[in-house]
Amino acid sequence: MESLSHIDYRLRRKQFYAEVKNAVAVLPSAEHQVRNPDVTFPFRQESNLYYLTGFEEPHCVALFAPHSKTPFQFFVQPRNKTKELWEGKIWGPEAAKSRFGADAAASSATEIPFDEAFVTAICEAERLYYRVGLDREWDSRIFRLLEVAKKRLGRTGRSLWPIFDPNEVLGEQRLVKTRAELERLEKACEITADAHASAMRLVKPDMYEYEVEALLFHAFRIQGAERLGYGSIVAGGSNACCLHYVANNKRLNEKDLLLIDAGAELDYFTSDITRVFPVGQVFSKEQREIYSAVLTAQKSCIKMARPGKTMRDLHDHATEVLVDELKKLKILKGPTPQIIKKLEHKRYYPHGTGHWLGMDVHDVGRYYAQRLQDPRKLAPGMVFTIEPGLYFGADSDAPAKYKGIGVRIEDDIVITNQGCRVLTSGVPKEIEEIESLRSA
Ligand SMILES: [Mn+2]
Repeated sequence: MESLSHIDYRLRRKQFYAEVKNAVAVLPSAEHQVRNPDVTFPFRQESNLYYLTGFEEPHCVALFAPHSKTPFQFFVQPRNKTKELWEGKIWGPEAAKSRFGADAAASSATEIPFDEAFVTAICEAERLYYRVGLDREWDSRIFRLLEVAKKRLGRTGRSLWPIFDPNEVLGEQRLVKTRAELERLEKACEITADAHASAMRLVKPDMYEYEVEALLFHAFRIQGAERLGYGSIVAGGSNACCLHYVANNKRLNEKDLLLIDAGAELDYFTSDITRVFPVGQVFSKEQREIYSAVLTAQKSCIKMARPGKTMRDLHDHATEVLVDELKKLKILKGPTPQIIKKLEHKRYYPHGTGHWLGMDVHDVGRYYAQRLQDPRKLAPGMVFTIEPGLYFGADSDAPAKYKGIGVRIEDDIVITNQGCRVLTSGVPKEIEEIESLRSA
């Protein structure tokens, strides 16, 4: 695989410091999650810590104090020959400085160096950035250290340090992608689109959903993706009406549609694509009607996406188009505004039209400006999905001929100066293209 341009973690930290100012930020690493005795789930670093350091080990914590002489103190696992024999290279405190740019580093094997550094740093700071509620042990450690720091300062009359979620800063920073970040996202999108296109060519009636899941995973991995961005959804027929269907264990019926929602993660950036195609060679009349309705809404939203619009504009627009289409099919009746006001469409379109996309599939960054009522304006560099859908579950009140049909079409979009660019156009979505691939 061609090499991607270098991500400059130092620049990211510099930008972070400029926002954090006279505060302290604590970012603990992800830890191994036990799967069953002696086996852990594959490790993935916590996104914010990886974003600022590029460091991929557990049992470490970064302490940022931009106002101090050592803005980035890193507490990492000590080198250990025996452990490295079994589990691979451990970088250790020396490399944390020389290779990962820490201003100071120490072993995380004992709690004292971090505890002391934290208390010293927070005594000089006004605020703390730390994500409360994810890890009880970390929470109680931080709360205890705040008490220690308060006592150390003596009777100042001041309150305890206010605590902010680091995403207040990093969410905004990560939302607008740099050129190097976009390159990674584009590559993840390319790999994912390619895998979806393979599935579209290779699926055969009577295959099991898990066979298609394996086919996708294979296509992701041989193209260099490290892992999935989220659990793949491979849903034949009415399984598509369960929005987060991940069982993937049913046999595919020639008469059904197949919905695939899957994305590859490359260097901590993920793609998120959904496509729907017939298990047989062609769409039935009803499948075609529903598919066309969703495709019309999806393409219309993409046309609308440009700087100055909001995610809410796109969702409102998708909803209107879908309601109009449902009226044409006589599935809904009455004036469109009234149907929407009464939320009648929610029976068939229960979810939103998109989400931010980046290191996390549902990426960080606010969807609103100050108050929840003020949706924020889209700006160049923001990346998100556009994914309208229609679902007619077996027990829905839809006309019988539509029951069991679930369709969602999802592409990944980046806002540009003029409008937007679709990053996932490598996989077909027009009915004619799909049918010709299916019958080739
Ligand atoms: Mn999505």
